[in-house]
Amino acid sequence: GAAGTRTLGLIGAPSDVAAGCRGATMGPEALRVAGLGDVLAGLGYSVNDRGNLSGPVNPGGPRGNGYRHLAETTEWVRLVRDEVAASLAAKELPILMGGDHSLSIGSIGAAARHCHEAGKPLSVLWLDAHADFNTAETSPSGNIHGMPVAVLCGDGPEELLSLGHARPMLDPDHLVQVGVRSVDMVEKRMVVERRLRVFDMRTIDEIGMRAAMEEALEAVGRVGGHLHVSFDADFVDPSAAPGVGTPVPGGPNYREAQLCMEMIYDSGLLGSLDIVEVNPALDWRNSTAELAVDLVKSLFGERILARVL
Ligand code: 4U7
Ligand code: MN
Ligand code: MN
Ligand code: MN
Repeated sequence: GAAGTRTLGLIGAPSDVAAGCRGATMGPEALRVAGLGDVLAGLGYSVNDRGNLSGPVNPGGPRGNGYRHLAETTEWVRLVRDEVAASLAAKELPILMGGDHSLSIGSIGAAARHCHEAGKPLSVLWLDAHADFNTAETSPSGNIHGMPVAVLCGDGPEELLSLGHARPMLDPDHLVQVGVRSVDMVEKRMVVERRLRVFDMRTIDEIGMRAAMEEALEAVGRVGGHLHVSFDADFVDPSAAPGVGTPVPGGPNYREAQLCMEMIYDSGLLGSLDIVEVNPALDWRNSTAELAVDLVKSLFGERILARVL
């Protein structure tokens, strides 16, 4: 396949400090147990498991207004940013194994700096049931894993914004969201005001996953350069991905999620990846990590049948 001798860098970030419930700390190990490294090696890639980062423990502070666990989240995001930067500098394709979705501020922040220095554009495909576009003012929970898209687009606490190479770290025009079906009341207004490009579930119901992904990939392909895919496990319908902290019914089924990954592989654009929000404490016999590994297989070129020519 197109694997060539590309090296994939696996980075474990066992943090749940920005999530609403505990357990995503076990995500990286669940993905390893489900065979992530072996599956990628089996596709012909060279795999460099960089191990797990070590950051602050979850203090278990109260839910509420503002930002819950901002200091701890900032430290984790910094650790992820620096390790993803090291992986990119080593010419690897980094795969962040979360951990909660706030960590994508670090992985995408690193990709943004890398692209800036290489003089190429960055685009992001955000696969998620949620828009993750809250701020302290709009968030009903204070949980920072519901805020990474806003931070990347320049709206958030100084502590997180200052981890980027520029403001915003990401041009909102270079972001496409797919699978969205839960947006909070005020967040909704922000998504519309900032003109985020969202293929929500209503759109996917109407035009189908194939057409939605064709349009989404056309948009990121037009940007060119480096594509970062941020995969939140709650993108998939909870019947296929039960092990997540914030499940929302009405998501893509197993085959629709597979098609989505197969089409991203075919685009040839993938430059870095997050696999986040897998929560083994809420799972059934590691099925969600196993689903994620199945999807990653397709994302890296596995086909049902060999391609002739
Ligand atoms: B995830 C939520 F209120 N929007 O902000 C919030 F519904 O990274 C959920 O997508 C955020 O899993 C979910 O707390 C964050 C809530
Ligand atoms: Mn998310
Ligand atoms: Mn989500
Ligand atoms: Mn542009």
